Amino acid sequence: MSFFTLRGVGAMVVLQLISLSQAATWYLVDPVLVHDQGTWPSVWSGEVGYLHNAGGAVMYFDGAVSELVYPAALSNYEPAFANGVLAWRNCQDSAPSNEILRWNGQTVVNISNSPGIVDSDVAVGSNGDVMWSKSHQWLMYYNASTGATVDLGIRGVVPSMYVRPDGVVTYVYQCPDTFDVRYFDGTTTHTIGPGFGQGTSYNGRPKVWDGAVAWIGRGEGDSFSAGEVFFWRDGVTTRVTDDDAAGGKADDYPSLWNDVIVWQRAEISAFQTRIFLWDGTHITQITNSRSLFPSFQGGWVAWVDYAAGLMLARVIPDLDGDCNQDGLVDGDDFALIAVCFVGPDSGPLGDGCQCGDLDDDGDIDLADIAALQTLPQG
Ligand SMILES: [Ca+2]
Ligand SMILES: [Ca+2]
Ligand SMILES: [Ca+2]
Ligand SMILES: [Ca+2]
Repeated sequence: MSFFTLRGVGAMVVLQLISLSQAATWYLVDPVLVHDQGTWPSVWSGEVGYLHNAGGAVMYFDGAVSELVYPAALSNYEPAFANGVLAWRNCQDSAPSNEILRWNGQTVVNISNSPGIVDSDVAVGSNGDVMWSKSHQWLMYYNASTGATVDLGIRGVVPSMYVRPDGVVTYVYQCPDTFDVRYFDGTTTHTIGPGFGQGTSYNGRPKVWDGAVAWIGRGEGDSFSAGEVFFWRDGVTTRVTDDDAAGGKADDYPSLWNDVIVWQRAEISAFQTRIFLWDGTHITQITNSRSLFPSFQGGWVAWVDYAAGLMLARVIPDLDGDCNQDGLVDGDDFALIAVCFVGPDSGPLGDGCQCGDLDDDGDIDLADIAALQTLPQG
């Protein structure tokens, strides 16, 4: 609960903002083009690791400009970026000698060092540690503070990591034998549920963030279209999408942050994919043209617009009274609205003041202030 006061408008109003979740649609704020040929983004706090094109050079976008991290020699895949550290799979020759390379902002180091052995499925933690899968079967772990790489002895593919504020590492992965999604919470391994996939294709793509797991499971439909989004927290599974009645629509590439999932969905047809968001209550379609490979973290989404290239934007809930578009209704918005205060029926409103006219009657007066008072904080 927070309190603040409005002065200088002939009255002092005490606002009490109550923390409630407000059902809302979501929207993208100020999308920017990162690179017209960029693909496979991995976003962290408005910065992006990505490829120049499929298999191409590894790039890093710092929020303003892009720099080359590693050339297309021979080819690169699966960039994963977190907190200034970028890791990816590098194919060094025609033999299956994939290696995992790691960039700390300055130098590139081979952290798998296993010629002739396939290493793939890269994940990076906020502490700079890296996980991946060896031979599409075994989970590997690189510890950034010791520089050591160990085989965890766990059968797993497509891992994802979340490092708790106390430093405890948690992760999820898909079992290559049963296709189950498994979550290690730092102490215990939980079998969450079946992930999508068949044969040697592991398409569960589980993601973990702060005790929650999102992944692709199976609905009805063929092996291309049966993907469905699932969410798990505290032992409770939520099926987010259900296209059984339509015979399946492909849902894929989930990202999870703060119990919000962003993913790619074949909404119109197999090729006409869009980016969607689920906030625990509602599903919002957040792009309107062909879009692929979303990555979501820290309130930012990076994705590939098929026509334009690699895009980056903030994504926020559409809340009444959120005048500064930061996804919260709080004192900062109140300060903006206070500047716009004109009193009853004494418009017109100044530039940028429209958002404060909460009762939509052309002015900003105490009725609007009262309306703001009833809004939950986003
Ligand atoms: Ca290798
Ligand atoms: Ca589906
Ligand atoms: Ca705000
Ligand atoms: Ca008004």
